[in-house]
Parts: sequence; structure tokens; C-alpha cells
Amino acid sequence: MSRLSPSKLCKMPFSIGIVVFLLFYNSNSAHAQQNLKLWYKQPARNWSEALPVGNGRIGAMVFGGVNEELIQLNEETLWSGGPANKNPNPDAYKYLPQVRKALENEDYKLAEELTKKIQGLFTESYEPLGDLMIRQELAGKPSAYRRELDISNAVSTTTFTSEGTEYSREVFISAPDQVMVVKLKAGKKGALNFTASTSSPLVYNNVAIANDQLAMKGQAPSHTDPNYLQTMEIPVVYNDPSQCKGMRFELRLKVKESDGEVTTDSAGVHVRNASEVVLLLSAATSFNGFDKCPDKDGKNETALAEQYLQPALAKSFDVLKTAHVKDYQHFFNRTSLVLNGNPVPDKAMDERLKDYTEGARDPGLEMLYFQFGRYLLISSSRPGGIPANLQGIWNSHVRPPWSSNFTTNINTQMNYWMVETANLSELHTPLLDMIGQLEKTGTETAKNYYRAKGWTLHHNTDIWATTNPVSGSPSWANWPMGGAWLCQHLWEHYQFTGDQEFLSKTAYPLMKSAAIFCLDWLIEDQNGKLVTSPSTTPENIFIDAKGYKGSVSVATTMDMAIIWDLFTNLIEASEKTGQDADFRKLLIEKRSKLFPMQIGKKGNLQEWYKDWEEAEPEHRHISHLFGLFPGRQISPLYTPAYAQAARRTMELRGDGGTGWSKGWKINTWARLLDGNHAYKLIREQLKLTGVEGTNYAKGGGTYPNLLDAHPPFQIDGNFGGTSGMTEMLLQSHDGFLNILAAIPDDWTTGEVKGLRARGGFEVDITWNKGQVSKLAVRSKLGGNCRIAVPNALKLEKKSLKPATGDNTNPFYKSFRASTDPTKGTGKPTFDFMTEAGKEYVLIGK
Ligand code: FUC
Repeated sequence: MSRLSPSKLCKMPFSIGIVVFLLFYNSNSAHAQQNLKLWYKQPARNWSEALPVGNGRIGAMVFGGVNEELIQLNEETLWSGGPANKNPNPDAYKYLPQVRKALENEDYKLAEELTKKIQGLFTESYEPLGDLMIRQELAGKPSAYRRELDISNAVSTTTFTSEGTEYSREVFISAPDQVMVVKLKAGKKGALNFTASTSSPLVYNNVAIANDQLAMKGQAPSHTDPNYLQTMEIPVVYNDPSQCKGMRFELRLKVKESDGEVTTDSAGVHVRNASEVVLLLSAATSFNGFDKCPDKDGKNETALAEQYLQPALAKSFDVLKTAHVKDYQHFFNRTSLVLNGNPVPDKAMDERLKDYTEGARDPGLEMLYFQFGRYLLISSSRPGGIPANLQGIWNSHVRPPWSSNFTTNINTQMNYWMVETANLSELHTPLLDMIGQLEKTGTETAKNYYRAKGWTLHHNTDIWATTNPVSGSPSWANWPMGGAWLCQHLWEHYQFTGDQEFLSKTAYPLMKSAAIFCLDWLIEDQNGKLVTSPSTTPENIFIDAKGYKGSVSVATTMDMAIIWDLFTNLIEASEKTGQDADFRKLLIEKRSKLFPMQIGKKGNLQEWYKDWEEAEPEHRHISHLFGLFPGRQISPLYTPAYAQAARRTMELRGDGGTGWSKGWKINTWARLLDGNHAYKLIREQLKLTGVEGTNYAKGGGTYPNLLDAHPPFQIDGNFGGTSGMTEMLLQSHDGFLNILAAIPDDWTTGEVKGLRARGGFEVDITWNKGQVSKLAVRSKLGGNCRIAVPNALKLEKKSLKPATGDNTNPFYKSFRASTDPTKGTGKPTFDFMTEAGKEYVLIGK
């Protein structure tokens, strides 16, 4: 790597004056924010209007009904099925040579048919836990109704007045205490009369276990077919004798405090003549790991539900709430955002969305959407738990859309694109842990299906770490790149945290094993280039020169880009850990032989090996742009020709698509450094939709509850949207911090605090008309920091140390080591040496 000499230290036109402050900072710097409420004037009429709360494990949708308050419940481990069958199709591997032969002969039809022989079982489904219904009988129409979700403290509140009495309900789900807490209040003594009952769409029964406590005991199906599979006579199977019996669950509802009379029977908990009541709800399942039958080898769900409940009973409501808010804000307050002063129209959220859809400016809404993504991840992905699935943890269907599973050809990864950049790094761990499980089952799949070494994962998985290709169109089923893609998350976690132990003990071995699969999977084409065969590009269809429409060919751009990414990350990782020099050499050699990206006749980045037409030119997936985002192979600064081709591809695909597709496009436009186009996509994504049903060719947008519309609901678009907004403000994948990388004209002024960058930096930016007025960089790991900013900043040369050869920053040494990374930004740039634990503040001229 060419080291920067002091003379090259600063390329920025510096002015005189001491304006750099070196401060020791508190790593838990808090940025509390106001105006973070979603509120409504009426109860939710359907799920897409209800408000999500969660503690990572338990999730609830609060409807806010007056006489019938419905709180729909989930527990993150409650899935159908049991441990995956590792070899459901023992003959599969025999077809691989035949498929390859057909592809060599360019017989795509035969290849497609034969590929279907290399398939297996579907994943299982994420199941709903049940409903808590609180029924009261208030006569007449209530007034002063308001329900809200305050994402600054993760508490949902419903208030209204009925016959002159004020009623209120507060709901939150505590991570430190592992219970849901519901406080009901009436302004008049004795006016609170209700029955709280529980039910489930799964098999269950209710038992009163004390005069103030109800237990709901139940069991999940031993198998649930995906909702898109319409051919099975019995799609939901309980107690299948050929399989492990389904997972057990238990829910407890307990009156913690009441000043009224309480009785309980199997119909529910009855409260009479009270004015204040606190209910606690705990839930547990018998899930005992991806490789254990949840029935016979399951955990004791009764003991667990009891265990969660008891300590919480001993605490007052205020103590529970204070602990909940503190825990939540520990994550949430790390990052704040102000856009054009965050104006907040005095309007309900559904009205705001409607106005926005009709063209109103509402930067406060855009800020809220950014923070809502962070809220959802804090509420659905906690260390030690299960990653956020297609619906996070919120699902009411026994056969949910796409099984509410982990779809790994875009969706699961998108859920975690912002976890590091938006300063929630610890919440990455459920996904990173799952990769460890997938490596185990995926090693079996690689061996059984392909006689290959290493591990593989196809387009989706479940809590049982299923890795085989499922049955159906090869355009989605036979895509073995899910594991290699997920490995990017291991590397990214290291890039942001610099955690060497994680890199060498956890990340490196998993990445290496995925690379070993890729090395086995690659074959040479007639020109000696390495290609994948068979190869698909999720989930698009080509039309070849003869007019044949198919999905199976060789060396799709996405396959090659994912492999390039994995090899590149692994090469850098092996340098970092100082291990495996021979393997590194092999990867460098193989990487140089990978079939390269191609620019097609339309000036676009080709999606396939050949310059074919696509059956759906506006297809929602933009798989071939992997190298642009979330990868780093394409960059307007380093590879302008490919970036231009990627841009052309984006133009041809258009700005339509479903929720997550729009979310992805915000990120790609940001990576193309086009803030105005990225902003256009934000406006697209925030379009209010009420569309129900499955229409994934068109649609997208946002439901009244701010959840992403696929439609139906899919959470990835929310997370992708937040990620896109971070990419507009700050990028760091190119070997330097690109400040306000893609700022749109519409965000005239703003302030973002607590974004994270690779290399362990935390960044605050204040700007005005695209010019930075103040920049603060906090260095967690020390080492060199290299920055590009839109305008010159004042800094005091003497107070900064020049970048030196002995830097410790894991991020500094980039794969583009020989190039000047900031060349082409057209922005003032500079490098300096940082000390771990210090903050560097620079002021705009
Ligand atoms: C991919 C997408 C679908 C859907 C599913 C869960 O297969 O193509 O649109 O999002 O995942």
C-alpha cells in the first residue's frame, strides 16, 4: 500500500484558525429526539393499521379498539416443523453433470428441466402465537380518541373518553423483563370493567391457573406448506407421525395490579369495578435449537413462561417501564436525524401519508421513516435470539406470505443492511449466529446435492436452518449463492467493529468454507474463464436468441459478483488474521479468472452471460447490481464504465416495483451518488397504499402503520429504506468516509448524529445547502481516517497527526490499495491519524 507522506496529508485548501477539537467522548453518546410519534384518530380497522411493538422475542400488533382491544401476538421461535431433513432427494447430485452438459450444448430447455430434479423440501413457516382480546362494554360513541406509538420510548398508548370518563391503555414489551405490560386506566373509580381473553389460530386450550391468571397452552403444526403452494390437500399438518411433533407453546396472562374484583375462568380474566389495572403477559415455546425436535427434545415451555413472569411480578409498573425505556433508548438514542428542521404537521399519520403521496413536502415524515426502521430492528432482533424474518416478528397468518421465512436471495440481507451504519451493531448477532447454523446444515446440502465441499444455502431458510433448493421454478429455487452472500455480513461486522477475535474465530472459518464451496462449484468455460453452472439470477427470466424463455444458464452477473465479493473479503480477512497465505494466493488467482461483468447493447450491465432480452424488463430484483450495492465491485469513482452501465440498468428497470425493490433502489441510486434520484425513490416508497392481497409485480409503498407494502406486508422495505438514507448521508465502502455522498436538493439543511462508518468511526454531520457546516468524527479503533467532504473545512494542521505506515485501522487497507480512493470525487479530501476514543471536530468555512 502506498503510504501517505505528510506532504500528501491534506489535499484540502486549509485556512488558518484552531477549529479542530480533540475530545474524549462517551461511547454511549445519547442523541434523544422529539417528534417521533405515529398517531391516529381512529382504531385500526385491519392489521396494516395496527401498531407494532416488540422486544426482539415477543411481538404484538396493537389495534386500539374501544370496546374490543385486539393485541395480536407472536413469539419469535414459534415455527411449524422440526429439524431439517438433510437429504430429502438422495438422487439429486446425479443430475448435476447432465445439467452442465446441457448448458455446454446451450440446450437451456433441457437444462431447466433437469435442474428441477435437483430440488427438495420447502421451508417451514413462522406461526402466530395468538390474540389477546380485551372486551369492555362502553355505550355510545367515544370522543377525544387517539392512539399512538412513540418510537422514542417504544410505548403504544390509546386514550379516549366515553360518557365523560377518560380511559387510557399503555402497552410495551420489555426486553430486560421479557414480558408484555398493559396498563389500563379509567378516570372514574370503578369504571373499568373488562374481560381479557386469549385465543390462537393454532391448536390450543385455555386454563385458569389462579383467580387472576390464565394459561394458554398450544402446539404448532408439524408441517405447514408455503401459502403459494396451492396443490396440497392438507397444507397444515398437526402431529404427523412420520415427523417430529410440532413445537409446544405457553402464554400466561396475569393481573399484576388491580383495584377491582378479579376472577378467571377458561373464558378469560374478568375485571370488575376497577380504575387501574396492570396486566402482564409472558410467553415461551419448547424450541431448543435448530437441530432438536421441539417436542420430544424440547424445552419446558411452562417452566419458561413462569420463569419470565415471576421476577416481573415483583416489580412496580414504573420500575418495569423505566427499565424498558432505558434498555430501548440505549440502542435508539445513538442516532438522530433532523431534516429541514423536522417540521411536524399537526396531522395523524394516515393523513400525513396521504398528503405526502399527493406531493406534500414532509421532511419530518422522512426522518420518522428512517428512525422507524431502527425502531423495528431494535424491536425484532436482539442478541441471543432469532433474526428478523420477512415480517420481522409480526405475523398473524398460519400460512403467511412466503412462509414469513428468511428469504436469502435479497430479503434477509436487506433486513440487516443498516444494522451497522445506523449504529445497531449488536443487533446483527442473531443473523451472524444463524450463519453458523447454516454452515452445518449447508455442508450436508453441498455434499448431498452436489458432492461439493464447503457449505451452501439456497434462496430461503427457516428456524431449522434448511439449506436445500426447494421445489418450484429454478428461477428462484436453484440458486446456491445464499450462503456466500450472507458471508458479506460477517465481513461487514468486522469492518465496522474491528473485532479481531470475531474475525479469526467466527467469521473467517465460515467465509472460508463458503469460498471452498464456490471453488468447487466454479467450472471453466471454453475461454478458460471461471463460471457457475447452472446459474440463475433471482428471479428473472431471459429470452434467448431463439425466443426461448428460461432461467437456467451459466455465470449470471450476480453469481460472479457474489463470488468476487466473498473472495475479496476473504483475501483481506486472511491478510488481517495473518493466516492461510497459500489459500489467499489461490483465491487471488481464481478471482482473476472469474468471468467478468459485461456491458450490453443497451449500455446496461448485462444480467446474463449473454446479452439476452429479459422477460420482465422492469423486474423488481436488480440482482446484477449486487456489485454496486450491497457489494463494492462497482463504483462511480473506480469503475466509471461499469457504474454508468449500472445507471443505465437502473433507468431501464424504472422506479416501480414492490416495497423492498424500491428500498434497494434507494441504496443503488445513493451508491451512484445521485441523491436526487435516491430521494425520488424515498417518495415512491412512502406512497400510502391500502392494497391488500398479493401483487408483487406492481404496488409497493407504505401502509398507514408505516410498515412496508410488498404487498402484502414485508418488513425488508422498511429496513432497506433506512439503509438507503444512511447511504445518502455517509458512505464508507470505497476506502474513505464520503460525507453527504448523495445528498438530495430537498434536504436543504440537516443534522445527523451517530452514523457509523467502516473502520470504527462514528460521525455527526451538520449541513446547509449541501455544504458541511460541522463534522465530528469519533474514532473507536484509532488509525487512519480518510475523508471526502463537499466543501472545504477549517482545520488546524498541527493538531492532526499525519497518516503513517503503522496504522491499526482494519479499514484503511482496502482492496483498491494502489489507487487513490478519493480521486474522482471532485471533493476536498484529507487524511489524518486518529486515536481510539477521541473525537475530531471540524467546522465549515
Ligand atoms: C423473493 C421475492 C418475492 C418475495 C419473496 C419473499 O423471492 O422475489 O417478491 O419478496 O422473496
